[in-house]
Amino acid sequence: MTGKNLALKSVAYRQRILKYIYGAKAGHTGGSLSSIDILNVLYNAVMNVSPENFTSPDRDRYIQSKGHCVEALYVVLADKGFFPETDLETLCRFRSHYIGHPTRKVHGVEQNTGALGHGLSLSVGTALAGKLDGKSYRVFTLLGDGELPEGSNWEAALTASHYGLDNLCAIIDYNKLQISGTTAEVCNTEPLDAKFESFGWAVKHVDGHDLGALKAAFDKMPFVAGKPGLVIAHTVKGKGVSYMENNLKWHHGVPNEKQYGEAMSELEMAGYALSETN
Ligand SMILES: Cc1ncc(C[n+]2csc(CCOP(=O)(O)OP(=O)(O)O)c2C)c(N)n1
Repeated sequence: MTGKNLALKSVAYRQRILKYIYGAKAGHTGGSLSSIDILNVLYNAVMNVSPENFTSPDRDRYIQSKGHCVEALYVVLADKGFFPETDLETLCRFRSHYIGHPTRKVHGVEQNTGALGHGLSLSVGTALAGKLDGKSYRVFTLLGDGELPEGSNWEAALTASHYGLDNLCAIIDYNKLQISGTTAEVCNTEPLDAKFESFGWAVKHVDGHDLGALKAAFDKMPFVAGKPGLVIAHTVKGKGVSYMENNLKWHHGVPNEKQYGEAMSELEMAGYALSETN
């Protein structure tokens, strides 16, 4: 897929995230918008996973540790054909299995997540299993910077380097905000790169909205043979909708009718501007 088509997908995904959150009157808006470029690149330019090979033991795995941002995952899985996009009209409705956190009842979801701090451990186990079975699949996991204080992450980080899991890539959606304040105010985990390096990881900093830079980073996996890889993806919470950007209110804020209209027009203009470029 060309860079322009990939960029247009990001705009369309942002529109769909807002559409379904607006319809459900619930969802995690800011963190879905900050992470969608990462999911776009992984699913459309990096990972070997599709509805056709989802039961194959050789598929690449994606585990979304910051499960609250499930809307980003749902719109990508729908686009990949795991389920009809119209299913998302039932998001967060009574009896729908499209609930507000990833569940394996939804085709394409690898692991139930949403209680923060579990995705990295699950990913370490999956990567270790791949090594023991002599498989060449890779495991990608998306973490929030605000979930890193959970102690289980650091046990998992230690275990990943102990077993030399260079088939594992963790990505931190480094938007510097969490639910009730900045990540630094709530529980400071800086310096992230030095901490992970001291745990035996190979670390890269990337602009988390630069699709080309994200792909180039993932294509270099393993960054160092025998070491798990970490991408610190510098992102903006609420990215793509100016009044939501870097604004804590939109962690799980739902736009009203006027705000929804403004956001959709802004994204439409962004898509139009992109389609006019070469
Ligand atoms: C174990 C656990 N504790 C608390 C929460 C409530 N919670 C939901 S989102 C969130 C903040 C997460 O921040 P971050 O990981 O930075 O996500 P982002 O800002 O990217 O949305 C918290 C504390 C939870 N889901 N799980």
